[in-house]
Amino acid sequence: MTSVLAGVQVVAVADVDLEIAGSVAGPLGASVHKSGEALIADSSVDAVVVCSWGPTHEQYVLAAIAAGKPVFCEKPLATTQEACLRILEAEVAHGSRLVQVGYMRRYDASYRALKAVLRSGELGAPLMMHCAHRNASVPGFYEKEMAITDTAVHEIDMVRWMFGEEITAVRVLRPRRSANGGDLQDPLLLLFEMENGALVDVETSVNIRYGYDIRGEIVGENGTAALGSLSPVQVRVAGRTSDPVPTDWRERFLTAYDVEFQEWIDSLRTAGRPIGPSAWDGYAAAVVSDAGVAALRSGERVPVSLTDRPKLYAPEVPA
Ligand code: ISE
Repeated sequence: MTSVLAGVQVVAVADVDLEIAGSVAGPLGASVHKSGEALIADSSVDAVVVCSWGPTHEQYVLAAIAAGKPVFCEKPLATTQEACLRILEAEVAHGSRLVQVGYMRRYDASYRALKAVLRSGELGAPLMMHCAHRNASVPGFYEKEMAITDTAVHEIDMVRWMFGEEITAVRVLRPRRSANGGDLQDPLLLLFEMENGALVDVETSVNIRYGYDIRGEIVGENGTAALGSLSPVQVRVAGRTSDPVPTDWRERFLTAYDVEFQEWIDSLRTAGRPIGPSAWDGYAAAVVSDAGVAALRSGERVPVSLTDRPKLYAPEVPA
């Protein structure tokens, strides 16, 4: 952050492993705190980034809101919708936005270009979107629900942002299981119903070996638009054409992470508040992913029911 981004400096670091915190803080001349709460209370800290594991998010985000400090929280905002609601209530009581959630697909150049085409109106009304979210492999602690709560949750946020409307119901189909996934139910096929009747399908394949591959195609009344190829080079050799495929999300979304942080920093400096994905977006994603988990378990269509949207989170005005 200190060396890549402008207008920001890392001044303090906390981690459950103090040695790791020290190794990050040392070269930056930053201080080390024993707890997230101590870091948030540090008067030299103007804004906080929470990238600890999910179950700790609620406590740090609430502490930052209580201190009146802007807080960037990696997804998920919290691990249950009840915890997300507590965050919404605290922020609404504070009276202005402090929270931004790390849904970084919104900062990826390809997704932004796709949204610009959609907004231009040349496709006509969007009727469907086909998405694929493929990981080469996943770590040993990855459980079957994570295909929804950790993986497809990116599409859940992206499609709400892309279409500018909420998801109203979810279904999950289980195709034949891949032998690469061990006991995991992999792949999955999710189907989202959107407010205006459009349908979105999302394939999650998290052990597909060949690489990290993210796809998206919108089908409109008059045409289609898809995320383009990201390859800077195409090789033709020995009778075959090939493009490199990224190995994981760090490689695929490297630039999006930087754009996301830079825009967060710039919004805090210029508008005094975050303008990216809000606590409402974090809450909505949690409710949809809970509906997805219920649909996976029951095999049924599960409606999504959101609480009333507080005025603080007025819907985005279309550009
Ligand atoms: C991981 O947490 C991510 O955020 C990645 O983008 C996603 O592809 C992966 O499946 C998740 O586990």
